[in-house]
Amino acid sequence: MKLRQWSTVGLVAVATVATLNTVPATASRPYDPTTQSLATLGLRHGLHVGTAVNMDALNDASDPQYRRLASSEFASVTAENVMKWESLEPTRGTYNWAPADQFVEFAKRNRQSVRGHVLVWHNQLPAWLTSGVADGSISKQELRELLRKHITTVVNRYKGKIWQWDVVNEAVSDPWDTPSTLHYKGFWAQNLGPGYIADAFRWARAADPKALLFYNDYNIEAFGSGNPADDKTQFVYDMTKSLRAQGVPIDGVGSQGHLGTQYGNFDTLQVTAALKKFAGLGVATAFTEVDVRSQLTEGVQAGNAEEINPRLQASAANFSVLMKACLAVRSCLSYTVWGFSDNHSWVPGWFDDPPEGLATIYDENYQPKRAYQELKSDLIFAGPPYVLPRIAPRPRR
Ligand code: 9MR
Repeated sequence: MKLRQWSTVGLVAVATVATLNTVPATASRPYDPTTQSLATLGLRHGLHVGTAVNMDALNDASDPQYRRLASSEFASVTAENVMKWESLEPTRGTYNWAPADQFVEFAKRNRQSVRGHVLVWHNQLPAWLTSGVADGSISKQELRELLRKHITTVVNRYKGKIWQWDVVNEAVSDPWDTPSTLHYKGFWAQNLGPGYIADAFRWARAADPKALLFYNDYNIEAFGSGNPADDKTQFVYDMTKSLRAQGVPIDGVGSQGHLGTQYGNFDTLQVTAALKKFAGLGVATAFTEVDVRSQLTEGVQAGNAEEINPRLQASAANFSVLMKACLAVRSCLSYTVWGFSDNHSWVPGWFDDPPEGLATIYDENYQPKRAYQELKSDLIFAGPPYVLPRIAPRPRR
């Protein structure tokens, strides 16, 4: 009797193990999620974990690890620079498509989705355009037409190959700007007025009926005071709501996710609440440029572990907050890091007083950091009932 009971339990146990092991493991190799890429683990939830790609690094034959990780670890890619206007049309009327074409080809070869970045931004514009406007040789009317032509030409060229386009980037000021009341800032708002935003989405839609069209900005991870005069998230929320109400074809809002461990930042529930509120407008969301930098104190630079450890741990925690929030909201479609290794990160070149760095998920020698492992475990330990497959909106007409 006793023996039979045990053998039944034993049989059930064997059967259970066998079932658990059937998919996707083989008999000789049980399934071990920790050996899977971020891409594979994310796609279990329909979530695309992506990276920005630096084409110089990708083409550097002496740096094969970069290409290996860029192609194997991520399900989606964003061009860090080569799809920006100054790169595409350095001389008026003469397009330099080769690097962007090469980037799109790379993604195709690796079966990666592409986030197109970026159609309209006030930075990295060609000098002929900004100086032409400054000296009056390009009129406001001509500028609007140039923008229409730029969007139409670029979207057309990559039609059918782009999953999400960052149509308009960083259109809103920050509280530290003058005036401090949040407003539409930069070259395009100054020259064309804020109406360029709706125009840009309509022009992009006319050129590609299927791409998801995003507004993209930083410091919109969570709501603040709720007053659009000083709460950038609220400002962008109100803007999105109003664009939707006017029938402008905006499908998503991208939250860049450039964080620093020296700041207060957010907890998972605050970020989840913000994503849910945007979802309430019927738009998709995405984290589009995540990195979490730290100040490189003298101690950090000297290799002092007591100073380095808390930074690496805080960085990992912040990467994880954004990932968990994204997983929790079904309309959060992708989570893109802005470069994956510290040797190819924009941070050290940008923040030098005080110097900052340690912002990515791999160190300078391509060793995964705690941040990488935390992202991985967030993806492994997520599932029903709180984490469900993604739901993408239909591109709006
Ligand atoms: O990472 C990009 C860096 O190589 C460029 O020099 C810089 C120029 O402004 O742009 C960086 O990417 C930015 C992105 O296009 C938009 N959001 C902020 C990113 C970091 O500055």
